[in-house]
Amino acid sequence: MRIFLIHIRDPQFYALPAATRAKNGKIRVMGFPPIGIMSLSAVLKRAGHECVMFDQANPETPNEVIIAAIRQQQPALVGLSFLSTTSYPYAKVMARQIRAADAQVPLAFGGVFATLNATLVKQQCPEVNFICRGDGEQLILDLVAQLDDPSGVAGLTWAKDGKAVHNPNRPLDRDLDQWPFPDRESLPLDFVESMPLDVPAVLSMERFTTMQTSRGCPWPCVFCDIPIFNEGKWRSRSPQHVVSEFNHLQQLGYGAVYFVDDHFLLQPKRIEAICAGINESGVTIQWGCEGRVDSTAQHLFPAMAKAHCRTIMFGIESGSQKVLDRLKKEQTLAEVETAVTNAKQAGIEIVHGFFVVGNPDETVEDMRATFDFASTLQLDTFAFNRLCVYRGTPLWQEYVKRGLVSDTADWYKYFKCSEIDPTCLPGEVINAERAAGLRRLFRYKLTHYPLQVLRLLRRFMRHMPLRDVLYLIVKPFLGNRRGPTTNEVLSRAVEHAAVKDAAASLTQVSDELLEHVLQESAAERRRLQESLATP
Ligand code: B12
Ligand code: SF4
Repeated sequence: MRIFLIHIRDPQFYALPAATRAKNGKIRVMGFPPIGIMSLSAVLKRAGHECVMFDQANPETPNEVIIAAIRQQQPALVGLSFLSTTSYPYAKVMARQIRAADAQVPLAFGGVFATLNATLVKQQCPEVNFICRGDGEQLILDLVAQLDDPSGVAGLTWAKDGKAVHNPNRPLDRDLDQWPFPDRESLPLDFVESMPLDVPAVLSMERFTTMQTSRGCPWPCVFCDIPIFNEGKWRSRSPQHVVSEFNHLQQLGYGAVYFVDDHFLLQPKRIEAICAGINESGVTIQWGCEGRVDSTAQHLFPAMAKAHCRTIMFGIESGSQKVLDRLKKEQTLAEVETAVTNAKQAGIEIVHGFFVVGNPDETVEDMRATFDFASTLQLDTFAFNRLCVYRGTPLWQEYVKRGLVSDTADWYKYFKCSEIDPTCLPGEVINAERAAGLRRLFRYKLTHYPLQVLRLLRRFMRHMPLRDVLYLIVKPFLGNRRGPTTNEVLSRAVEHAAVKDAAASLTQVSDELLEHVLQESAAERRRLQESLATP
């Protein structure tokens, strides 16, 4: 059978480098490759199906082109894959456009948001035939085999005689080694890592891809839906399987890999075996990962560094123990300090801290403590995002109980907590404290860790003009006299708070307005591309 798979993107989360073609002729995209559909494509092809992938990041395949291909090639199924609440509106628009052009083609949604809101999504999008919940590998094989009567396909939400049917959940797949490596070579795109400072996964302009070596996380952080998506379980691939994928990627010419695992640092023995395997097989790919600060694998940080792990990112969240406890992060400030110090002492080049501000019950003093704490840590890079809430997280459930959100009217929305929770500081106070905190932090870093700062700057300067690097340093001190650097414009996708704000509000607008915004954003992107292409 012929299957189409489309990766739906928020336009804010990728950018095209100005010189768009890689040496191999592919279009270069700054961003993460669509590993979800790439995984499914490999599974379908191995089973003998034909699979055609589309990524909305590809400027040569706008929605009209994809729709024309659907009409011409008549696939047996079109799967739309999207990750988050913020990309749901775009998936909705795409599904409606496809349905308007082709009344027959079966449409399927999959991904975290669709999984956690399956029945509601099915009701709101009657034009989508199937909502696929959880892991997609076996599910998509079962679905294409039973398209006419999917009543036996576990993990599927669909409609029969006008009524939503929620088939039983699929048992969690523990044998992840059974699946082929993702199909990374079939899209006409080459990915380089996203440049912005808040997600410097490996920070290189090498041919970049992602890998998933484990799934899930069993912790209870109130703002996160990963435990629910994975039924509170953590599953992993064997070290041998991971190492052989590394070898495969090295042969294909990849130079940088980021693990999209929710908690890579969970199982020391597995990490040890992966690192040993990388060294033994002569793999030189640089890689990065995320994990918790209470990981018991910290004695392996030196082995990871030796196996070319260049970046470790920790979810630090706050410098106030009270706030950490409120978020049910189950970690202490002492654990944060130890983990960051251990990683730096082990020679990990970039240690990144994710922080959240605008938390429930957070005071101005708590926020200041967060920036002061961040200053004293040996972090190389950091991000301070506003805490948001969406359905599927424990915080959402709490807000439903407190009457702050409606599970029926708001389920597809994405709110900054401070907009709806009176126990949060007001937005203006949070922004002002964040700006002041960042200024203090940069000043502290420059005076106390000048070598670390210089080393990092040198790294940035390999990819950015000196003028832009200097501007990034002085920017927090400029107050309102801001303007984006060339690279910031290019990577506004992930970096710009204003664009993130727009992402949050975009989940709350009408479909008509959304279509208008989409057109505007496409025009803006074209304009940017043209202006960046001209020297
Ligand atoms: C990597 C990542 C990113 C990257 C890259 C995103 C990209 N476009 O590729 C970056 C850093 C840019 C990012 C940004 C954001 N992210 Co993010 N991200 C992730 C992360 C860590 C991994 C995703 C991944 O690659 N998974 C691996 C692949 C293999 O899995 P998958 O895509 O889910 O696909 C599998 C199944 O879902 C299924 N499937 C998927 N599609 C389909 C389709 C069909 C037809 C079928 C049958 C099956 C199927 O089959 C696949 C194989 O099993 C997840 C956490 C997670 N574990 O999912 C968060 C996560 C998806 N992100 C999240 C959020 C909130 C965001 C942001 C909004 C953050 C922000 N405020 O800025 C933005 C929005 C970005 C966007 N919408 O594209 C949330 C989403 C929660 C929600 N309900 O909204 C998650 C779950 C993390 C979390 N708990 O907070 N993200
Ligand atoms: S530790 Fe990370 S992945 Fe696990 S529940 Fe908390 S935020 Fe989510």
